[in-house]
Amino acid sequence: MIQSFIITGFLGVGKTTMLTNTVKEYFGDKKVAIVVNEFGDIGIDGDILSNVYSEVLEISEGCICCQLAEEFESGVIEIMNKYNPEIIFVETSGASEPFPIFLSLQNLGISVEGVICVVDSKNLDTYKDNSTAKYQIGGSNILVLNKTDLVSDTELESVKLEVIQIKEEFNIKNTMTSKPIFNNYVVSSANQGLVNKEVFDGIYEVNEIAGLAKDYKHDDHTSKDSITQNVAYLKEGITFNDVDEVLKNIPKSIYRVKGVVKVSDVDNPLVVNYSFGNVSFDELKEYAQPSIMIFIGESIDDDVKTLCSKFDFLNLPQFRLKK
Ligand SMILES: Nc1nc2c(ncn2[C@@H]2O[C@H](COP(=O)(O)OP(=O)(O)OP(=O)(O)O)[C@@H](O)[C@H]2O)c(=O)[nH]1
Ligand SMILES: [Mg+2]
Repeated sequence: MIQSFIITGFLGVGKTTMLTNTVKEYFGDKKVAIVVNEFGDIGIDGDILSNVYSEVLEISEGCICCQLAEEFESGVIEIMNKYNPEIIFVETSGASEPFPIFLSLQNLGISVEGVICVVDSKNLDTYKDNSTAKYQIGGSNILVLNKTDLVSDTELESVKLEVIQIKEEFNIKNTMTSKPIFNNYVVSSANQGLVNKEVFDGIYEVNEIAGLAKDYKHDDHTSKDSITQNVAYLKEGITFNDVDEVLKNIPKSIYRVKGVVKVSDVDNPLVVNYSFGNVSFDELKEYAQPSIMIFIGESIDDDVKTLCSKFDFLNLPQFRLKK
């Protein structure tokens, strides 16, 4: 039976980082396939992950937990037929709930070994009131407190208590029996997504999932979520400093920026990552598309326009571009 893990967690908490670091470290000897679904129309994670793994399927333009169950399932079937993987990792978008994906994988006869929710230990307080974030914790059985390098031991301890509290309150239950779906869960910590190997050891029995599958009613949250994204294209010939200046001027409403940019003073294309004020850059070997930056946050349209008028090398598309 093919095994799988679902990696969920709010925007920018470190899901892709976990896939590029931990998974490579522990599952390097297995045939691994990755399915990634990003928030919004245009994906970056597929490009990042393709530089590390040979078999990456990117599903964008929508949310796999709401509108894309069919596309997700046919994509997974395709990847199984083509590649015959031993293990599949699914990175959900930061705005989706893991449970419908769990059900889809089970429908396909794939064993779900664990649902991992990555938590940003530094910024949980900023995003914990978002309802999807709560259900991501409630619908997971492996809770990983990531970015431990950014908090003290005392802060980490209080984040852990907070996460346990949310887990208990939003723990996903069988609608008929009211019993929790997961018999057990673990809380672990990580730096750069690197968790202990034991976390992947699948100790988590699941209760009566078939009964629930019939009754599980999933709210389409994408229509009511206030999180949106804007994509800007960058002119050619800019320098690293230009990009850095933009990142120093991100308003509070935008809490996530990701992109791939080509700058004249660095040889390789750069992956740009900004989450809750923290910035990182990584070089990418291959990227054949134009330089873009994706801004994600709440009610950000005006702020993105202001940013684009301040930096004239940032251009908003005049119409919605599709991949
Ligand atoms: N300081 C620190 N930064 C981290 C850690 N893990 C990830 N990051 C940074 O957090 C940012 C977001 O990481 P990603 O792995 O792209 O997060 P994600 O959850 O996949 O983001 P989305 O797919 O956009 O929701 C990047 O800048 C990472 O370098 C960590 O343990 N410590
Ligand atoms: Mg990601």
